[in-house]
Amino acid sequence: MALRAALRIKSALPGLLSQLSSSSSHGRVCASSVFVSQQRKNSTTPKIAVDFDQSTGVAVMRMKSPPVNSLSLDFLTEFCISVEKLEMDKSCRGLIITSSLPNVFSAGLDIMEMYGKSPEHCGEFWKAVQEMWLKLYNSNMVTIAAINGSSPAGGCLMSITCDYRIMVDNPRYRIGLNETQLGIVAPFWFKDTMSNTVGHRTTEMALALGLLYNPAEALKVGLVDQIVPEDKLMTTAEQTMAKWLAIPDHARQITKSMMRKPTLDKLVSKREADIQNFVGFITKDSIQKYLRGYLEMLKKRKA
Ligand code: CO8
Repeated sequence: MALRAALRIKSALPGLLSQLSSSSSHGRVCASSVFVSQQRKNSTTPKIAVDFDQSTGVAVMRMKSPPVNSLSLDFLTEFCISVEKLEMDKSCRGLIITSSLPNVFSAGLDIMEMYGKSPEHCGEFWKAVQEMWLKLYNSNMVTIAAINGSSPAGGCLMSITCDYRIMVDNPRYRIGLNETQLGIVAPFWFKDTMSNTVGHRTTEMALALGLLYNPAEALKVGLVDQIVPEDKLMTTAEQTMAKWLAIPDHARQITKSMMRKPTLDKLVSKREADIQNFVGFITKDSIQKYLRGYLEMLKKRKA
């Protein structure tokens, strides 16, 4: 299974890396989807657009996978390669993650990747979810989630994995780990990340009830750090980033590592067991039934 995952990433790499290889310091345009100027390095893959401003050291990543930026295997592969690429570029010190879709930041894991799929596929998918979390939670960059829409489950995980969260103050938007509402259980590292953000008691209630918070409620429990009007989102993210980048990198990075290492180590040491646990759980008939019911509910709600 690990080999299949490695092969998948390997086979995707040449194409993606050539699209992402916007680091030509001579300013040569090497692909139609890549624009390079002296100050900016833009790269686009089908589901992710990155605009890196070298004058500030800050990259803005826009998720652009309609209809809801669900975290599919393809999305996660592109996401991880994009983050890795920025991480390797020492001139990139900060990353702002946002959505280019209206009203949705990310709908979380793509349920279609977990429904009616083989155990091998589920394992490969879960490994990619772990990889996204490991890359972001362990990032040396300052990471800010600019949450411009609903962000349930895996979308919330992506947000709380960042260093700071700013959410658009629209009462229709929701954020939270709502897994129990689908009849599934947030894994320990989802729970740990939430607990590290809002504390044990709030996490216990939120996870047990699958709570989805509106922006004002999310701010109150500390799930987001700031709420702003839609038109102030990106300027607020940039100003916040400047504040974080004013701290010497080494001091901030060592502090971040000190705070997060025990949580990271826990998954790293149990990674394979966590994959087996997920596969065993998600492929159960009873869980598949819950997922089918949930998908039907989503469709009915739309009708
Ligand atoms: N995966 C796949 N498809 C989805 C998802 C999703 N997560 N969310 C929505 N869609 C689909 C809908 O079915 C719909 O499809 P279609 O057009 O074919 O009918 C389409 O996307 C558009 O959806 P909506 O009409 O609902 O879009 P809205 O803009 O009205 O609402 C929302 C956007 C608020 C994001 C809404 O779609 C929603 O609430 N989606 C469900 C979100 C959710 O519950 N996600 C949970 C995923 S599970 C997860 O992330 C963690 C799992 C951990 C597993 C642990 C197991 C051990």
